[in-house]
Amino acid sequence: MDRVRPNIGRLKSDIERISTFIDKSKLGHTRRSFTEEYKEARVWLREKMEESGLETSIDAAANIIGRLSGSDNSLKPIIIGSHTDTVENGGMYDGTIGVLGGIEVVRILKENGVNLRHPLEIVDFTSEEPSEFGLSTIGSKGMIGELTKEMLQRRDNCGRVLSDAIHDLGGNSRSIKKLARKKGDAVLYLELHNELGPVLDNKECPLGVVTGIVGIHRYKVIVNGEANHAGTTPMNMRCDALVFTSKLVLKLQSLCKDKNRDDVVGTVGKLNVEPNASNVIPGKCEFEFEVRSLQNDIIDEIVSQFIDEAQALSKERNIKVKFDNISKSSSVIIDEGIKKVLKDSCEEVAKTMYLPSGAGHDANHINEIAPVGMIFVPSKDGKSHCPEEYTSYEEIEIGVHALIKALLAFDKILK
Ligand code: HGY
Ligand code: MN
Ligand code: MN
Repeated sequence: MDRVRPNIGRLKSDIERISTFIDKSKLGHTRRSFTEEYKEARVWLREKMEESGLETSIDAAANIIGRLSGSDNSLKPIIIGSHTDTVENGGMYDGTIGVLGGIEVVRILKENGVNLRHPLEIVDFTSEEPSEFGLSTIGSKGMIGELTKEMLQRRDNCGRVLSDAIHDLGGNSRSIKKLARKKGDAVLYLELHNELGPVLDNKECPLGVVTGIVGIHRYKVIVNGEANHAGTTPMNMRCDALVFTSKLVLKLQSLCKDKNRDDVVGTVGKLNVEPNASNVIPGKCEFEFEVRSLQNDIIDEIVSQFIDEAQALSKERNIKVKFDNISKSSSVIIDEGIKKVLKDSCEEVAKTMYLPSGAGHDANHINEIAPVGMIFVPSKDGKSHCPEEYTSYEEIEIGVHALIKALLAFDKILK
């Protein structure tokens, strides 16, 4: 009998409980960062951590940290983390299984009298998904001191400033730089996540060890044309911002497709049209696009080609186009040694394969201060960032079990 099997009934009731802290006026699971339901979920989560024997605190970037002492105080911590915010109309597992799975790991260790050598920190990172401030992975960027003054001054649509929103969650943006963790302040970062893509489900493989995590560059684009009457303006006399924007959307698609590689993707997922009226030629469009790849130079290449071609096209058409970078995260290639320990640990529990992550994670940033490793469990039919997102409790149990095994293995070997 394996002593360190998770108690899936208990974890299920935690997952179901946190799923009640959502915006009920929206479809699916909507717990946007910095909202009332997010704050309520965090209060509940912190209590859960305390109940499980963790000493909790909130750091400068408003990350919730639950700490368990190790037997050797001279050692730096192992961190297990993920996030509890969701995209709008999202799913119920993205992020939450990593945080709640981490708390279950602590309960299992305690119940079985297992003392780790290293301190262990379970972290709920602030706002991993793109927030209303246009920025994602706010907590992990903050933990390593990468939230710039300019970022902290960004405003949401209601005019709220990000630094105030961080304060409201119990953080302190003025101390972020000073309290930033440095390289070597943790020995390892581990994250359990649902794959958010189709590979494990297609291959009927219950566990995945991540080989690399994509980098993501995001930009905001403002296209200024000329609003005018939709009936009286001849087709050859228009400066239609939406028609121009449509060409850019297709251009981005073809630049990414032309690479003919399965690890490059580009998306326009957000678009506003002004004045957005059926009988007015669109005068202005604002959209956001992102490009992702495991190779940072490919992202740079596509983005600069896209910007150059858009600028050239705008001159031909008497339309103004302006690009502003929102964020850039670098891709991560997981260390061979970390992958091997993860694979061996996972294989003790269930069939395991290697695969890359097409989603970005807090690990992209924590990689600056510690080696990172990720374990994936399947996402049914590859669905995520939508209400249909699903991972069975049996699959989550396997994932948490593998996470405990990996933690114990790393605790033994890491200095
Ligand atoms: O957008 C993403 O990759 C994510 O799910 N954070
Ligand atoms: Mn997500
Ligand atoms: Mn996630």
